Amino acid sequence: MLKPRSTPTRELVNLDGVWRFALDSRVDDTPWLGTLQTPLEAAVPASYNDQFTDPAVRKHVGWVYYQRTVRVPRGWTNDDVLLRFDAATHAARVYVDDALAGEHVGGYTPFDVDITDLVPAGGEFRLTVAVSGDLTNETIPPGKIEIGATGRQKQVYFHDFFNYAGLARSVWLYSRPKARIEDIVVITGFEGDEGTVEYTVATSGEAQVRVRLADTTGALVAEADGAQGVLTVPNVTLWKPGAAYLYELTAELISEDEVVDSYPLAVGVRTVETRGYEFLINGEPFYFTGFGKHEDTAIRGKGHDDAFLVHDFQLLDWVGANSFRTSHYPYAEEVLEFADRHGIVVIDETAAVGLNMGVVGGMTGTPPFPTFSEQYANDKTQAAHAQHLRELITRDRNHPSVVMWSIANEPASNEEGAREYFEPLVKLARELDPTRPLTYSVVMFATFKNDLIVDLFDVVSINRYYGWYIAGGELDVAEAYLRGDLQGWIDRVEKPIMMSEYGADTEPGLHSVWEDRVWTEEYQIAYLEANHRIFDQFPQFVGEHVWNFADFATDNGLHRVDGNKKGVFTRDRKPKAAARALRARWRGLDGRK
Ligand code: BDP
Repeated sequence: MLKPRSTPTRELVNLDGVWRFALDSRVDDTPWLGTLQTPLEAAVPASYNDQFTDPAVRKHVGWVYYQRTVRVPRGWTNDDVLLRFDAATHAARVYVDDALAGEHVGGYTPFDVDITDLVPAGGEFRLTVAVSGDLTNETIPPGKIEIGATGRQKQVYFHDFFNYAGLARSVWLYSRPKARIEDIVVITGFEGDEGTVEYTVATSGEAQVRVRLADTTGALVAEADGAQGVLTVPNVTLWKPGAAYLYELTAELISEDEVVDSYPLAVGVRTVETRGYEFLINGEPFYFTGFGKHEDTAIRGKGHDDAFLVHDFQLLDWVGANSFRTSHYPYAEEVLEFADRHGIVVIDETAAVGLNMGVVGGMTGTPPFPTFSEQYANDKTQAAHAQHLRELITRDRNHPSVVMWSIANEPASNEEGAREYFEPLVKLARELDPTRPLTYSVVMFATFKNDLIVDLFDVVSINRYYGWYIAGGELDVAEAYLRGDLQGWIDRVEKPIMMSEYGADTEPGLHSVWEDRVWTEEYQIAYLEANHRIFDQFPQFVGEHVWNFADFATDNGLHRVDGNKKGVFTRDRKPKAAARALRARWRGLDGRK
């Protein structure tokens, strides 16, 4: 599914703005017909929760409705007309006037609704989008709706960030020719100074395909005819971390000597592989420095915002980060495009977070019932996970910045059933993309002794909080634990190992002369330094992603003071003292240890 773009054969209209908005408090399933009678309006793109002062909106369980009128441009008579939702979290039903035109489940991947037969070019229609933020054990991520003593419904979930909902990314109306390019897949490589771009163009209808590749000056470097082939690029400029270079591939569909469809794709020529304990980009060892991030800002919730996008990447550069993980869900496509253009490396993660009943058991890690069971992660959960993986990989597989897929965050990989659950998903991911390494973030309860799935993956990514949840305030003990843990994994599998999460909650402005005082800015620095001392002892270690880039919103809870405070930056992106300490280390490392 190609991202809507303005090309010589395609047009698009952005539908962002302020939409009519209402909660659906009714119990039946029928759509809300006609014009919404509501005093509320909501901004798109943005999660709806924090836009209003009413707590009933923030905590709403069930459907909400967004509505606006839309006019189809007059000139689109011969084309197909589609709506594109970049994300509707977590499920959507789309109505054109009173007719249900399409549905989608999954809150972080885009979907199209074909409305060609419902509205003529030049016509106006009432667009109503019902969006549900509900999570059950059969959604990704999973959750549970409980009914409390007063009869009120409550959304419970097993991940540590606020369950924001709504239209958090852009909405588009776009046209596309009837005979068209459906999809493009590129796989790049190089030998000496000659690059290769292996391409496949999927089309609808019989027509000829032509592809051209231009460099950044617009000069043609290669061209070919046919829906599949290999372009060779003499004197290739590789896409490198910190030194992005993008060629532009233009695919054209030609019928009777006329270009009937045209679509551009940015292509970075680079390779990724793992060898022994090494993670290689373009055949060279790569050491990850950076963070697990979140899409999270005040008021907008998970709403995409270009100013925050630019500023976050500025801060990544300032602090010396060469990479980040899209914890714990696929981010807006604009983020990956920006990373492509600026040479930032991305670990692209699914929304499979909370597949772990052990977390309910708190520090004991004892699940109240098995995670992989009829009751929780069952066949339907796995099918939703597979569908989500398909949508993520088909959306993101052409981004040079994406170097690895993370299939889940902290699943119960130590519990019986984990292997049966994950083996088919790993197989599917490798079919969808045979070129990128696979990983998952390993929860602290899953150790080198009891984890059941690590051999299925290429990189060992561990989330460890020695010095916080374990041995909090005792960094000498934390160091000893971490050293043993790393050595254990290294002895178990010959695969690159990295820390995908380590961090300490820190209240900005809280200081102490004693470095062992948890929550202080001094402790955050001491905690990171203790971890780094151990990392630096292992040549097999390939990266450090601090948890988290910035403070972020979480559900209400006694162990969270206005959200998770493990950010190196505050929620409004002010540096805590640790930011400068990290900057000194990472700028010195320069992408290598
Ligand atoms: C890890 C989770 C992450 C949390 C973090 C924490 O992967 O989402 O925010 O712990 O507790 O277990 O800060």
